Amino acid sequence: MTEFNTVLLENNAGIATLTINQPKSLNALSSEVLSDISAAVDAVAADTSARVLVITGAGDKAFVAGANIKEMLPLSPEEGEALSKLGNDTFSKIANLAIPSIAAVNGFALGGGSELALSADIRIGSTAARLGQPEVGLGIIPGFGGTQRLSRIVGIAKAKELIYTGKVIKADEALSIGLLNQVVEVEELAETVEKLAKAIMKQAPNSVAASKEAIDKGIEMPLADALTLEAKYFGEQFAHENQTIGMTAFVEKGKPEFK
Ligand code: DAK
Repeated sequence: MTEFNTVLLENNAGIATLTINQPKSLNALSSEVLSDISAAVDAVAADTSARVLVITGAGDKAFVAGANIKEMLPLSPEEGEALSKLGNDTFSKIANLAIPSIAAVNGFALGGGSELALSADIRIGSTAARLGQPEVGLGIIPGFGGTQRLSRIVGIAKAKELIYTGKVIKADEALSIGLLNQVVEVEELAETVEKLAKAIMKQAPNSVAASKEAIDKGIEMPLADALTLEAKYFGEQFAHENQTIGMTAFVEKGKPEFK
């Protein structure tokens, strides 16, 4: 796959892994890192063999310790706006990928790092994971979707508590509020994420993609409209051969080989 300066991208039998590879700065998001993530996600979207995207950080300390504070310090309002657009476009690109995404949170996920994890569909943390939105302590607010995605995932009251205090929480607390889906020992993180990716890859890919779209679009709608949308996606499944493959396998007590 394509080479980048600040991130690594590999596709191992359908599992695309994007590793933010700047361990000396705890994988902080400079504009170069954000541009590389954006280009890497474009490459994943164009790769029809990629079935799941895993996002993680290099080194044993951090997933991503946030936007690069040193780079941000001297920004003018115009430059700040350009950075904001780059970050928002990149994270929305991840959230809107047709394939599912998993953040493997292997350490600090702060500010923009937490927001990167929030743009994935599922977050698995190691016991070393530390998550938080410390922006108000820097005189800014979460700017890469944190005020919106965090409250949708953990609820408004918890999101407000975390954002107003900027406190950094440990993996077990993140698990208890639903910010992490699962927490495992450090040495088990990669294998757990791989197992989860493989479990998803056994399912009908078009049905997984339609489920993702129904959930993400539906949550923005009044319930009645969302249920209508679900019915539309449900109906569309019957136009795909995977519906015949899946149901025939059930009836014949076999294993489906989805296309
Ligand atoms: N930016 C730049 N460098 C960072 C960094 C960061 N966010 N985090 C760590 N580093 C660098 C450190 O400066 C240090 O570099 P050297 O001094 O060795 O050159 C190296 O990484 C190792 O860090 P520490 O020495 O600090 O390591 P410790 O173990 O002592 O502490 C820590 C780990 C994660 C607790 C600490 O590094 C830390 O507090 N880091 C900052 C965490 C933080 O506040 N993150 C939130 C950043 S604010 C925007 C949208 C969104 C955003 C911004 C704009 N727009 C809409 C425009 C997002 C904002 C954020 O993410």
